Amino acid sequence: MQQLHTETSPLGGVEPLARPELEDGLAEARDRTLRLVDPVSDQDLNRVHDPLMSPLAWDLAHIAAFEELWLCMRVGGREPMHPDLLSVYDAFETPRAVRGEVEHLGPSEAREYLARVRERALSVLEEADLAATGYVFEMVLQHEHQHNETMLQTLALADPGVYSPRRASSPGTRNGTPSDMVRIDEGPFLCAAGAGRFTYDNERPRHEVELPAFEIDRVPVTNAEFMEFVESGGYRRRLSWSEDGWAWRSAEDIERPLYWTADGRVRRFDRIEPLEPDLPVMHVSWYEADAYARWRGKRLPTELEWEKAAAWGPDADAPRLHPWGDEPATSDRANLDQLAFGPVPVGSLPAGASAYGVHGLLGNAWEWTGSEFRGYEGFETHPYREYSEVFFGSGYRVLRGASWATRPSVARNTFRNWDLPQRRQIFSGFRCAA
Ligand code: AVJ
Ligand code: FE
Repeated sequence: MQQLHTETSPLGGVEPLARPELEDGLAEARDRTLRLVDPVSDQDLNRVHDPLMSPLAWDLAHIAAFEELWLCMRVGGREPMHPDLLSVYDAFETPRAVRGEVEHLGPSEAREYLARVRERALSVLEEADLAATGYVFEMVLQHEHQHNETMLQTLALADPGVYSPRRASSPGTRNGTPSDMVRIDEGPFLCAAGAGRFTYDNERPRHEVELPAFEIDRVPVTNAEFMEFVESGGYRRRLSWSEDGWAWRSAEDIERPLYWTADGRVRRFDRIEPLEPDLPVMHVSWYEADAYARWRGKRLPTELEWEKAAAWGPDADAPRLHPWGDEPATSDRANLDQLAFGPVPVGSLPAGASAYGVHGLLGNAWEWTGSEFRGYEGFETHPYREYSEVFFGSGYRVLRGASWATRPSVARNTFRNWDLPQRRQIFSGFRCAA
């Protein structure tokens, strides 16, 4: 088994978490994963609820296989327990479209696989040289956190009755925060991730860019604002759409965001609810976001405009990890105990505004940007080539931010998410720039 060589890694300079923090993190992530699927029947864990998504039992065993590959084999140098399963659960070798057909472990076998891998991973952690391999443990942690969000997307797509989360009663109010635009003067901006905590290779290297002046919406586009587009006939007005967007809209006969009903309500998991005017519009494709922006005489921000608006301040000389500073998020709105299972109104968390006064950038809804997913200048793949490099330059659009379903470890200003422009299952909305 070839082990990782980290001496020459472009990740040099990442401060590893200490052993007890990694142990607690792994335990917390697992508790959360298991509690997420606990109320779901075995039949529904094996089912393909939407052709875009894996069966949930596949996600479970994939989380185990990823941990086995990276921690037990690559860090620990151990032999695999199930060599035959590694390719079934390799996301690249077995893409989502075929996951319903390949032979995969059932829910109880998947839980057992998770537990057996974890036992060995913890013994690897006992012996590991964390200065050299600590970041691999953090990558495995983030991977499990990210799959929790993917699984929530699957559960949101599933028929009502498959999953019935409890909800918090009061999501807050927008506090009078206006839907104006914030001007950001031209100037240099230090973007992307440097040393510090674990980040993916696609977030590096840190580099300076000169951005021309731009304006960006203070808050994301709301349901009420998007409804104006719908009611003005936006879905029938060819002029508002890009060529590809119009072709998609016409072929799929799209008339409103995913989960909106014809009578102006919205489905969230098991419930059909009134459309809350101040919630961010969600579950629109990149094409719909782009059409809306054109209709308003605006455009989508580039990902680096988004990052500057989120991360920097007029007087700051260093980027911030989060819009509110360097402290990690304390909120986790998909928290299974506090149960605010959805977004909050735009502007309702003023303490989270960025130095430029832009609100709601992390932790409510992902935001589509105008940028295509590519490597930054100087990109070096490490250590997991199939995570992002294989998606560069093939039409994927970048989403920034994080949603209510994103675990805090993943919610940071430099994080880059991506999907195809027609996709709507992500918990994402957008804001405009000009
Ligand atoms: C970053 C969300 C696009 O789900 O395809 C999980 C995350 N990669 N396992 C994806 C990921 C491998 C990835 N996204
Ligand atoms: Fe994965």
